[in-house]
Formats: sequence, C-alpha cells, structure tokens
Amino acid sequence: MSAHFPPGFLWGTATSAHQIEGAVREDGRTPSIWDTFSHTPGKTEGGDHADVATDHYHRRTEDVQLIADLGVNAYRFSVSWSRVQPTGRGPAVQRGLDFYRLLVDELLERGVRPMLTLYHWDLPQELENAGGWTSRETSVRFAEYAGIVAEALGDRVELWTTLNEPWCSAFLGYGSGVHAPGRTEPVAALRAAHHLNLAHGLGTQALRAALPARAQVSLSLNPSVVRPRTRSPQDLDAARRIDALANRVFSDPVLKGSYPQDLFEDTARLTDWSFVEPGDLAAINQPLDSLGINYYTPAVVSDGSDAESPRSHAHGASESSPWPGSEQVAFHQPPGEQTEMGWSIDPSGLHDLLMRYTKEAPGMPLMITENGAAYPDKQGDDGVVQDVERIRYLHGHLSAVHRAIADGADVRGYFLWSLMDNFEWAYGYGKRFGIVHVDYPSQTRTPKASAHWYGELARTGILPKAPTC
Ligand code: PNW
Repeated sequence: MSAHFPPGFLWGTATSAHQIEGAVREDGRTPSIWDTFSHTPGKTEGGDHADVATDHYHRRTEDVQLIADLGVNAYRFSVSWSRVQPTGRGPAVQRGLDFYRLLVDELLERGVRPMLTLYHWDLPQELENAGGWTSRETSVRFAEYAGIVAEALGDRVELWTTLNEPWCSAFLGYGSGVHAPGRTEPVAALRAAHHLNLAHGLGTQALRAALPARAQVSLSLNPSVVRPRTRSPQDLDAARRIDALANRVFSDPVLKGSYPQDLFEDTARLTDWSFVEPGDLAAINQPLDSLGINYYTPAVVSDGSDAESPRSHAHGASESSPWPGSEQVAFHQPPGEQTEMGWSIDPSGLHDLLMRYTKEAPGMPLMITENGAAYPDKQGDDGVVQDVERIRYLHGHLSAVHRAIADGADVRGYFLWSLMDNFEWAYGYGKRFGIVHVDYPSQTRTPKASAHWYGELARTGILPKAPTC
C-alpha cells in the first residue's frame, strides 16, 4: 500500500557544520574541540580530521543547488560557534555570520526552508580550556551566542534548534571520551549534561527575546529505545537505569522542570548534584514549539553484574563507560540485519519513540531531525551508487513514521541524515551516511539511487510500496 503524508510535511536532509564545512582556519574561525580532538593521535579512525571535510564552505552555492535539485523542501544545518564568536565570548565576526546569511538566502530563493541548529558539538576550544561543559559559565556563553545568531538571522530563519543530541556531548564527550573533548570523568559527564540543559534553557530565552513571534524553537534529542533483554526484575531495572541516563536526564527537566528521582539515587555515590542551582530547572523548562528526535537503532540491555556479561557499550568501544553509576549494565547486539555502523535495523523503535513523546508531551509537534544509515559504496558503471539497502532502511523507517501519524503522533517533518557523505566523527570518512556520494580527492558530488528515490517521495508526499530488490 502506498502511504500519503500530511500536506505541508517538511522533507529535508541534514548536515552539521564540522562534518562538512572544512575551511577551519579561514575568516577568523578558531579551533573547536573537534579540531583539537581529531588532531590528537589515536582519537579518530586513520587520524582523519575535518580540515577540508566536504569543502562546503567554498562550495556553498553548488551544494544549495544540489539540495534544491533533489526536490526536498527543507534543509537542516548547524552554525560553527567558533566561526561566529572565535573566543566563545564577545563580539561576532561579520564574515562568519555572512556565510550563514548567504546560505539561508540561497536556500530561500530556491524554496527550501532552513532549519538552523546552534550547537552540533563544536565547542570553541577556548571555552573548553575554561572548563567546557563542566562549567556553568559555558551555558551563559551559549545564550549570548544564541542571541547574536538570532539578531543576525532572525529575519529569515524560522526554524531554530538550540542543541543537537546533548547526550553525545555530555556522555561521549566527558564520560566514555570517544567524542571531543575526550574526557573520561563520570561526574564531569553529569555536570556537562546539566549545563547543556541549562544552555538550552538560557539559549531558548535569548532566542525568544531576539526572534519574531513566528519563529519556532526546538531541541534535538537522540532518545534511546531501551529494551530489556528479559522481563526479569534485574533486566527491567537495567533498562530503567539506562532510560534515566539516556533519555529522562534531558527530557524531564526540559518538558517537566524536574530531574528524575531515580537518577539521583542511581548516581548518589558519585555526586549530590549540587551543581543544580536554585532557579535552574525553571530556566530549563521553557515552552518549545516542537521536539526534534534523532533515531538510528534501539538498545537491548540486561543486568551485567555477573562477570560473564558483555560490557561492550553499544555507543562506541572504549574502556570508559558513558553510563555514570550504571557501568554494570550490559549491552547486547539484537539479532537481524545491521548497517555498516553495526547498528541493528529496527523501524519499530522509531514508532515507539514517536508514541512515547506523544504521550509524555501531549500536543507537542514532533520533528524527526535525523534518521539514516551508513553503507559502503557500490558504484555502478555509470558512477552512481546503487544503495538499495539504504532505500530499504529509509522505506522501513518512513513506514513507521506514517504508522505513528496514523496512531496520533503530530509529526511535522523528516530530515534524512545525511545530505552527503561527510566526516563521521571518530569514524572519520570511512562511514558514509550520504544520499549524495562524495569523491573526496575531487570533491565531486554524485546523487546515489537513494537521492532519486527520496526526491520523488519529497515531491509527491507519497511513500511508494516497499522496494522489492
Ligand atoms: C548522530 N551513539 O550521531 C549525529 O547527530 C550526527 O552528527 C552523526 O553523523 C549521526 O548521528 C550518525 O552517527 C550519533 O553512539 C553518534 O549513540 C553516536 C551515537 C548517536 C548519534
């Protein structure tokens, strides 16, 4: 059966500044924590870094044309903080802002709605030197930066996102250390999570103050679909612990204005959470216009207190844990097909998430701000990558979205990760999420089969039958 999506649905692709821009030393930009991290030996696959990436900073106009030619009506990108505010404080660099103004104008001219994310993991290194997200000063700095960007682009950008996936920034950045800044301190990770929440709250206030009333403000989370391996009380408790650290540590303060009591208990031997100051929760609990959800794969967990259980953390192999206070939980690879990331394919997880937030935040419009899959290149004789696995992945997940809408979820848009192959963080350039292939030596962009498939969907709003190939 073919499925119709609601009129006005946003069909987009997504990228982030650090993963595509390159030009890391141009026009006054200073290093971010990801520049430092990727240039530290042993931190990224093959020592890959994003000095050039997909050279988008110099190919902006060509890339906007590429987006428009796909047939999509929206594009999600992020702003590089250290391009706009090189020291993370004080006056903005006009040339940095100009790049994004031109990008937005070119998108609008071609009928593509821009969705701007203020922070997709690239903290100015100067702010990390002052404590980074473990310091509450960084939340205040973020609000100032949000105000600057809003003043500059508020007349033309309507869709605003404060943070992308604060879980990754806090727990992969300061807990397991597989992301920048590469710190492995459990308490630092919890402090970072709170200061990211506070940054979201103060940033939202700064956006509201500077933006016209029609602007929409949102936050993109990457909630985990946590499945207990069995229904035993021990495994159910493991799932509850991971749900607290992956999901409720962000969604509760943002949506309800409180931290979960069980999270305090689970982490009591590490911290008394005295870094949460009076007034913080009210500041974090700002009304939002939509909630962004990024989804790739579910997690299956069990109680791992016995020595035999796998301690491999589903979120990147490392010695350190991204789960402060719940290090004993074991993660299991679900059976069935996987993408090249080793992430199992399970579209029902996306349906579950959309229904969960429909229940937890009644009336809240939802936006899928990321979903997609990495697959190795299989170029045909014509140079086009025949990525039928990716089409199948997308088809399955979009069917799940359609089903959630039928079940009452107010889903307003879908942003495919990613527009083009790019710098996949610690995995470097080896993992390709794009629907457009990038030949890095020549920087040639070639739409894959999935780009044509997705463009057709975006133009018609009708999800075709499952691909049979
Ligand atoms: C997201 N995990 O990253 C990011 O928002 C993108 O920048 C990234 O390219 C994309 O997904 C694909 O990885 C994640 O370990 C990285 O749970 C790691 C995890 C989740 C999301």
